[in-house]
Amino acid sequence: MLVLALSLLIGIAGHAAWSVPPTAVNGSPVIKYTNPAPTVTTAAVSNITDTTATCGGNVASEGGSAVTARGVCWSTSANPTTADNLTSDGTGAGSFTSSITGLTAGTTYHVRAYATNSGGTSYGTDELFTTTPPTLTIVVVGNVGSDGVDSVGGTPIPGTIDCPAIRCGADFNRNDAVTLNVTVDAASSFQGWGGDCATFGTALFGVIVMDGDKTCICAFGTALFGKGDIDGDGDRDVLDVRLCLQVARGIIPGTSDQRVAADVDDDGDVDETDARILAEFVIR
Ligand SMILES: [Ca+2]
Ligand SMILES: [Ca+2]
Repeated sequence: MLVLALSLLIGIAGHAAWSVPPTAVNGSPVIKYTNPAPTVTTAAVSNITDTTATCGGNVASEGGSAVTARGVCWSTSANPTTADNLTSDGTGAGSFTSSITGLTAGTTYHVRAYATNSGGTSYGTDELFTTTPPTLTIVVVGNVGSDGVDSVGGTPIPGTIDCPAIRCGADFNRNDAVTLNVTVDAASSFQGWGGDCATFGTALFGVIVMDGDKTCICAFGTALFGKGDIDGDGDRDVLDVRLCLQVARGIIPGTSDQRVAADVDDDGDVDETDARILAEFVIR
């Protein structure tokens, strides 16, 4: 009767597996229940960027009990498990999509789908993918390129940055240190860096470490706006630079004409940026 009842259970449950082995303990039959783990496959990896990718999987069978967790797990080592990085993408049977984030540029990863029921965790095949290399993009704005001299150059490892155009870029190895330097034509002034190079300020060069995609903005302006002859003697020289700095620092107030002449970047005030632009002009 017991065996008959168990057979009926099998018929109802459909996927539970019971067995009655031909052994006995203390004269009673031993009934063993096994709960098959789910069956899951790993989907193809797509939409790979420097820090993200899309994967997923398909739970073809929940096994002996309901699938309570599924997703993908990944690592830089083969056969990642749920003890590594993982996503959680619902429950039950069927296909699912997983968004992988927090990756490192230019790095090869292993990923595989997982599905968990009360009987254990199953994995799909181990798939390999490599994130895109870190890209440095230079965006030049302002008074650029009219004379073909204003440009941004950089360390050529392995890409070459040479950017007289409005926008240029190159791929690098992860953690390459790229030295960027600005060339300014006599007709222009350098206004400074922005984006991921903002910490360079108004320096004519700086070093950026390529630990991910970077975008640096490099702004040029028109040199001097016809200004800079602060003492009105018909030229722009170190005496004008000194006057500009004195006005900028409030050491002397300057006449209204001098203040107009000292605002060499024409932004409405006299500060040390004006003095620097004028100094760069005079040095050239
Ligand atoms: Ca002068
Ligand atoms: Ca100014």
